[in-house]
Amino acid sequence: TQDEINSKAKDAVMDFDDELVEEICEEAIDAGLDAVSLIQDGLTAGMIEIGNQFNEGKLHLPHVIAAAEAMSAGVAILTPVLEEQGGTTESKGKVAIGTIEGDIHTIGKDIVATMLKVDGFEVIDLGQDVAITTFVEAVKKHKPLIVGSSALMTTTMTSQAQVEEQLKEAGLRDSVLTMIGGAPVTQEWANKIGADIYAENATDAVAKCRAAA
Ligand code: HCB
Repeated sequence: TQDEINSKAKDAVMDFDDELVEEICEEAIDAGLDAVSLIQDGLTAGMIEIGNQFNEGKLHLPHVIAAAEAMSAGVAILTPVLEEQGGTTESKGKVAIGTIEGDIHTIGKDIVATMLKVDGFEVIDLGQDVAITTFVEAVKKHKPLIVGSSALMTTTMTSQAQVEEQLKEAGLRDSVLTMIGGAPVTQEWANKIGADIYAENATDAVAKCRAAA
């Protein structure tokens, strides 16, 4: 069942077992199970647990890297399936998205980007460690409906406020909706800095971008 496979995937990420993660993802595809649930409730659940154990000092950075690699191996197998499910509908609009300055955490941003693509958005992926000015330039150049930033650290989420400020200074703030996300980011933070959309996870991001389109 979905729950069983999600739980196996979670364990395999926590065991840093790339090959087993790949096998489990293939098994899930063959069984016609939900790839989105497998990413969010399986692979991501494992990654979060690894983060907690790292925080508690039970694991070290190489463990986090190994788990991230296992997670990415699974996402790589599931992405084509998601893309197939998406089909080729008319574009719902453009979303420019990147991981904020000083931050190289890309897994969550990549999942959001993939799921938005699958849902019919045209995604402009700005990458990782993206300068605030690059977000502003992307809005100028691509005129997206939404500009999204991802921040995984309390030290980098503050830069999301800079995106708001610099868009205002460039006279572009009213031309675009801003979206923020990442583990330490909350609705309260979005309210505080004046971001239009806070998304807790990729499903939430898709639902909120859809509602805005
Ligand atoms: Co990293 N790291 N890390 N890390 N890392 C965190 C984030 C800590 C919380 C771990 C901890 O201490 N408990 C911590 C940050 C502490 C803080 O807040 N200050 C931390 C640290 C400190 C660091 C380094 C500084 C470690 C060091 O070098 N000493 C370093 C950072 C370097 C830098 O960025 N300049 C570092 C490095 C790494 C890697 C490279 C080993 C690896 C990243 C690999 C990669 O991304 N390619 C990594 C990882 C994997 C993590 C944890 C364990 C998991 C992050 C993750 O991928 N989660 C993380 C612990 C945690 O988050 N609890 C830990 C899974 C994804 C699917 O979830 O939350 O990213 P997500 O995304 C969701 C959601 O937030 C939302 O949708 C996504 C999908 O559902 N979303 C958006 C995300 N972005 C969005 C944008 C939008 O617009 C909308 C929605």
